Amino acid sequence: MLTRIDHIGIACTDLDAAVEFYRSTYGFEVTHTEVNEEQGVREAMLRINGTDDGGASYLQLLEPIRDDSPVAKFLSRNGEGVHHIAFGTSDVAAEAEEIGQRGVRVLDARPRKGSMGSTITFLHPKDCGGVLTELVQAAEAPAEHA
Ligand code: V0V
Ligand code: CO
Repeated sequence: MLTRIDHIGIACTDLDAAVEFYRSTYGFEVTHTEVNEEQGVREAMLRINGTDDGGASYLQLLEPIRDDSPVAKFLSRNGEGVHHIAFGTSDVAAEAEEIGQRGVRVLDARPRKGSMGSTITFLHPKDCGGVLTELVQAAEAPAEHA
């Protein structure tokens, strides 16, 4: 089951400037920053609210660290803006398998490492109405089929 919006991923060219925009305009504070080498991003998570399934909802600001990364490619095509949406679940592998059986291409053969110790997988935007979609199992969420 998908139980929340985990985050909205926003591509930006200057992470520090984006963080300052969200702080000074809306009062959102950074809860976490990290570099994800595999995904080629430097990112900041801005917590919006907590939920009762062990997760929360965030804005995820993404700056590319490599020219060949998905976010760098997106920025060169589209400029800054919404890059993906992410739904939260307590079992990302089971969700991905179920959604894959409905004919949506799952981009990762097995779930990968996401922000804050989460486990993530992506669905192809062309099978999701033009929206790059991510599934997230928060680090603290117990797996249903462990
Ligand atoms: C590409 N397309 C998009 C898109 N990126 N459409 C909507 N939203 C996006 N973000 C479109 C693109 O315009 C093409 O449309 C079509 O998809 C296929 O493009 P392509 O050139 O064949 O493929 P690429 O090389 O642009 O790759 C697209 C995909 C790639 C989605 C396959 O970006 C990917 O694997 N993304 C998953 C990983 C990722 O995005 N990581 C960064 C976030 P036309 O021109 O054919 O109509 S990391 C993250 O969120 C983390 C760490 C976390 O949450 O914890
Ligand atoms: Co994300």
